[in-house]
Amino acid sequence: MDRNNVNYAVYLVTDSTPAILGDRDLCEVVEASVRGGTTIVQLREKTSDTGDMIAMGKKLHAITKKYNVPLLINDRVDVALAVGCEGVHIGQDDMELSTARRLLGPDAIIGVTVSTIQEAMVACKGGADYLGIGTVYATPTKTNTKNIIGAAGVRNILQAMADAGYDHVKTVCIGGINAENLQRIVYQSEAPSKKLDGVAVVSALVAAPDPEAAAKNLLGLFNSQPPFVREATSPRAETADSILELVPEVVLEVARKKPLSHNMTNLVVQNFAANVALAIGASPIMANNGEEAFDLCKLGGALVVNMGTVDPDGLQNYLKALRAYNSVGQPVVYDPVGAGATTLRRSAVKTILSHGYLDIIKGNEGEIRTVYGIYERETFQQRGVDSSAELEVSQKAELVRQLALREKNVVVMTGEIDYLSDGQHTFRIDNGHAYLEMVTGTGCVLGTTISAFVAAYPNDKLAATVVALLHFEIAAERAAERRDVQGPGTFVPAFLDELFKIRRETGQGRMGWLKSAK
Ligand code: 3NM
Ligand code: MG
Repeated sequence: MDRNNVNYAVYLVTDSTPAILGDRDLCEVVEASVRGGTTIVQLREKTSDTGDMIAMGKKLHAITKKYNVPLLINDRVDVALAVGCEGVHIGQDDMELSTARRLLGPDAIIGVTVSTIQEAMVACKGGADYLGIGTVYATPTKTNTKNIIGAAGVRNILQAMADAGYDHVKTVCIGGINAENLQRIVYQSEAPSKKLDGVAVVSALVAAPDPEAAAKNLLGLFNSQPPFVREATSPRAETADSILELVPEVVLEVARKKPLSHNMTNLVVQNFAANVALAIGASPIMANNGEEAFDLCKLGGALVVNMGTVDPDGLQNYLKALRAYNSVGQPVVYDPVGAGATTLRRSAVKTILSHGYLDIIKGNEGEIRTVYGIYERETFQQRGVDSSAELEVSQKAELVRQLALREKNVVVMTGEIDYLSDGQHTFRIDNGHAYLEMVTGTGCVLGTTISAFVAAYPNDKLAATVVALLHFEIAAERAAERRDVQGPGTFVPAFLDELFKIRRETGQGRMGWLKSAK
């Protein structure tokens, strides 16, 4: 077997503890999984005697050879030699890579576990064939893991490898990966010039009721795009001018499609959000029970997860709905209300970010900063910014861009000036009015507005978001300027009117409202 030509796509790590294997036979489970499409197998036994491990290794090797799939042994170079299999996988506390290479020879496949950029650089320099990057997410399968790094941590390591010229070193990630999150993790961990060669799993195969079907499914998922990645039907609008040209089309798509805006939101804003959705031509539903999302996600709409009131039940409902919308690729707008205010909210942000793909994240400066800094080792403050001070204009734009780049989505930061970015293109919108800050829930209903626009125009979520913001902010300006509006109270009904009037004027080909776009 050529060690330079190994398929790492679905990498099975064995575990024979009863909690995972149950009362099944490991050889049968491995064979079924290889039949289904597993491309590489690692025998991992933490407690067996050496003789038993060698015996198991030989049995597994007879199986893997039949399918032309490599077998590696975890930690134990001596066992690999005795079995005569294709290589080893070594952890940070195991034998030195150079020693393993010397003992096993130039043809052996040697992989190394890494959780930091520094460990990755050492392993690449030392001649590892591949890196096992993790721990991606906390997993009951291995509880003594050192670092939980998320998809963002994997991406940082891939980027560092590419930057240092180690593109040729293969990579898999490990830790809590299953059929549900595989595509999102692979997608979000992809650096501009390096992506994962595979995913390593224990329980997703060994504990699967049907390991053959499970392997087939994982392989299919690894080799295809997640549903939330939309192929653009025409070139994406990338400049402010080209987005402005799209404004009438996008505004009218909302009215034409009347997309469902499924709001999981707080009690304070439900009525306001529903009225805003109706004014722009969308069809609102306020449904906080996650079970309903499995039906609602099929209606072509978008989900708003507004963390305005968060409790354990609420969080579980968000996760269910997120799973439902992600599974069909319908957009999700996440509004991390009060993200940094309490420990509970910080922890909810982390849970939500790690459980699904959020097409749009919308928040004020504090909220966006909290979301950005949620993985402790990566706070924006560390770049020389005092955590209490307001960010400079250029820092705001950069924060939004970096978060969008990390999450591979669109990020909106609201304020006197709104910033938004998809990581490649960053825009600021200067429209709006101070009354918006004097009325409760205007930020939340902006989330609702964005959801309708991305649902109606899903192939270009950046353009859809820009248009949503313009429609919203210019309606606020027009309302505030009206003679009958004297303050926040009279502002609200006028704002609803202007949202509606902008849509109607656009339908009549009257685009005068857009002249005030800043
Ligand atoms: N190594 P599951 S995590 C074997 O982080 C192993 O290095 C890890 O199990 C690491 O796929 C892990 O069931 C267990 O989550 C992964
Ligand atoms: Mg080890």
